[in-house]
Amino acid sequence: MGILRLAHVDVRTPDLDLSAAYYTEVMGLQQVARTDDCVYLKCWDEEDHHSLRMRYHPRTGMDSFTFRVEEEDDLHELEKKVESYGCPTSRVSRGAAVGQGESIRFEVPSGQIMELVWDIEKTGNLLGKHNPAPVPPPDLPGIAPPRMDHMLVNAEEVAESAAFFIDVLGMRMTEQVLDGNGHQLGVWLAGNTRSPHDIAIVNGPNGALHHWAYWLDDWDHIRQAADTLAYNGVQIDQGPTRHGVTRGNTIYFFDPLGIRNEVFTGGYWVDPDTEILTWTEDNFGKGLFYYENVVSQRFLRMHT
Ligand code: M3P
Ligand code: FE
Repeated sequence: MGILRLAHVDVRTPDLDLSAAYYTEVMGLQQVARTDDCVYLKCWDEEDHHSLRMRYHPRTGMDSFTFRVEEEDDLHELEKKVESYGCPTSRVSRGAAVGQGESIRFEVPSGQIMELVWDIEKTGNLLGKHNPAPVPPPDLPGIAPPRMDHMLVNAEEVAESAAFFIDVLGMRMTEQVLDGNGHQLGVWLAGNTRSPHDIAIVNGPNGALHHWAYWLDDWDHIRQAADTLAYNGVQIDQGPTRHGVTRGNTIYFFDPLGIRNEVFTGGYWVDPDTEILTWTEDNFGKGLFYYENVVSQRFLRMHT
């Protein structure tokens, strides 16, 4: 019950053609729809209409991020909870957004616009439903991840923002980073039990997007992704490497407009009553990048 997973991220780009070319040819997503000012994209194993919407706007940024809830009733229960916490909500009616029905929108304490939806148009993955091949066509261009995995937003007050996601939206904390005074610098939150995070919140400016991540099935695919990125001249931020936090294997890199992307694999299963993992600030270098043991200023300071 409650939050199921990340459904889509909606961003702005001043160059829709360039962004669309990068996300289709280098990232290897499927373009599913295009209007005058928007491009909709998805990964090959995603059933939903899209997982990324890019809208033309002179300034790069994030419009909103959307989580899917497990049951239709969850939508209205969470709407009440968000309202009684003190965040005004609005309903986006069926037909107002491409690929989904009614949704609830509100501003989270750290200033990003979040949306909850249950009713999503299921257009199916690339494999089909009759005697499907277990793999996509071998000639897909680019990295071609099977699905979007998680995202990370910044917050000036991490603890306040984390409390909202936990107490109001019902997500569970799996890992946290504490400073010397015991204040949260970062939290990792899950809505499911099969991975350590669907969203993470790390100290930084309110309203900012740090990155979203695509899932890859194993470390060898991370290596291949690094080859694809280097071949295409994409600016790599960090990696290929491993996180201490989540234990995930990762590469961070920038899309042509400077939005940070990640490819990620690994993690672990986590029951609702599994004890949370705590990192102390003096070990955060290893938490962030286990092999390098660095807290890169570019990594912490650059966001969208
Ligand atoms: C991840 C992850 C920061 C940590 C990021 C970690 C921004 O992206 O997937 O675990 O400090
Ligand atoms: Fe990440």
